[in-house]
Amino acid sequence: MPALMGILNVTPDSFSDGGQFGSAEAAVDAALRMREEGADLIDVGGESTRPGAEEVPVDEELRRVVPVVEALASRGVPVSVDTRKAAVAKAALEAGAAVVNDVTALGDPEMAAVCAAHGVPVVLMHMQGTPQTMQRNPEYHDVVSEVCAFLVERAHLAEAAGIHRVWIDPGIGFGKTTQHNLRLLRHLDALVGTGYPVLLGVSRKAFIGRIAGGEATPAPVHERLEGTLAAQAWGQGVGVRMIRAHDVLVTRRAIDVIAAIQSA
Ligand code: HH2
Repeated sequence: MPALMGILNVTPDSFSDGGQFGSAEAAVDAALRMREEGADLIDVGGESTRPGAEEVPVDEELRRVVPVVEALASRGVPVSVDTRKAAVAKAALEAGAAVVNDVTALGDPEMAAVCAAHGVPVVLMHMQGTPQTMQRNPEYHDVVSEVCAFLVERAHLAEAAGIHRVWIDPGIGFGKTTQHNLRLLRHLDALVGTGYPVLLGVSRKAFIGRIAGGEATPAPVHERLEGTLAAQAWGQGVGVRMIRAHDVLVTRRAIDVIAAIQSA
């Protein structure tokens, strides 16, 4: 059964749930609720990577993330830190984070050494371009083989740097059109077939809104739950090992039903 990663965005501007928490305590309460609802791990992020998002200065990201990681880790909650900055990863690991989730797949030259020194698992995600530019005009010759080749190459680089537990993630919505996202989902078996455990993040993403409402009038974020569950179920059927989701309770129930069917 895939693990369930609950999303905790301590940002003012995340695409679907930014600006929810006025304090670290409120964020911690939300994380504890997600644990009760069945999250195995809480993914704490202090910088939105939505299309067009500005980079957050390191001090500000540290201020958002570290107190929350510390509070959760001290309560025994497994935490991953969603960051592309080695300095933030380092501080979060020192505060008790157990996993690094890097949407740039070790883009920061210091990141591999920080993760290796702490001996933690690392999620390597594919993105074309940067959040600022990625949705302008994403182009691939063959999106599935290019994403696969990139992830395997970064995984080998991570291993060579001393990271022993590597996860890969196709980066749904990161420099991809609706069709690119759909092709990656349709051929997710290619990623699963690499042998690296695959994490899938489709929760509330724009391609789901575009399928529901059309390219010109995508369904709003709060109308993407059914599509999210459908895409996650597809991924689980293909063999993904972790699902990253905002709506933990319903995702938990869906994962459990599919797992029960798979083991019957
Ligand atoms: N998606 C988002 C952020 N981090 N990490 C991984 N590994 N995979 C993903 O698909 C992924 C991710 C975007 O979602 P969210 O955190 O809800 O939004 P924002 O970046 O606006 O905070």
